[in-house]
Amino acid sequence: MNDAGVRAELITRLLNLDEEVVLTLVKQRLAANAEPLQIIEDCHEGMRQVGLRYEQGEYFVAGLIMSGEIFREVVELVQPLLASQATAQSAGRVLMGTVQGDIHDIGKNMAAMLLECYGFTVIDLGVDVPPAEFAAKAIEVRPDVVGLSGLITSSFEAMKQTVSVLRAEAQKYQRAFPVVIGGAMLDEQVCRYVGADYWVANAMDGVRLCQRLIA
Ligand code: B12
Repeated sequence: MNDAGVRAELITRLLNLDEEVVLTLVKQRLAANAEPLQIIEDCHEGMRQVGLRYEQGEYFVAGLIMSGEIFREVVELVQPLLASQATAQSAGRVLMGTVQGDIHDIGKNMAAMLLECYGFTVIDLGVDVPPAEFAAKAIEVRPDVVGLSGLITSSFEAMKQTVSVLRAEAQKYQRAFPVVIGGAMLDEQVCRYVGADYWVANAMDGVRLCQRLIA
């Protein structure tokens, strides 16, 4: 099978929630020295397609849970390789979390892991984080960048509130925290609506953006 075929097979197997086959394919690609980020990207596409099946009523929440579990296992396999490519010196501090009302954390964890691989110190507040908690932690740890994650439409409102509270606190303490939002449903319009400085749709763009902001 050629490279495109191997990639398509992984995407389809994830879409079909074939856990064992997905893990075998990932192991085979790792053994063949495939680019670990490419494997993650393919699984990301599989997850996007699982989401579409859910939207079309073909999958239920159990399908979402299963896909999340498979993705977590894939990350477990790929992580040691990414970690071995990690930079030693600290590139800056990023405060992250999934906003209030949203419990999706696979993408946030992925972004945090990649940032750490590229030398950033990540302070992760977890999921369902209230705006005041983001603000209090930002004042305490003085991050170079604040990253908010949100996957569901209703998280836009929580992002907006979080940005607003962060801005108010930053002004009080004469600080500035560039705010980056991340998640599959985001675009420029959402970014403007919530008042964030930047938005990204994948973790690697987040790493490059943080590098630019800190440089
Ligand atoms: C797995 C999954 C779940 C799992 C989550 C498990 C977990 N621990 O995270 C579970 C089953 C819990 C779940 C629950 C729900 N889900 Co869900 N879920 C998904 C699914 C299939 C995949 C998400 C995922 O993990 N993708 C893989 C990761 C790697 O991608 P990612 O999150 O986009 O992250 C990447 C980038 O966005 C970026 N990134 C993300 N955050 C950040 C932050 C920063 C700072 C940076 C730099 C980058 C960054 O980096 C990542 C890597 O590149 C999506 C489908 C989709 N299209 O995304 C639906 C989806 C997000 N879910 C959806 C829904 C509706 C729900 C539920 C409401 C279902 C229900 N009826 O209960 C609940 C919501 C519960 C809540 N309050 O949060 C909808 C949202 C639709 C909408 N318009 O709001 C989606 C889009 C499915 C769909 N198409 O309908 N879900």
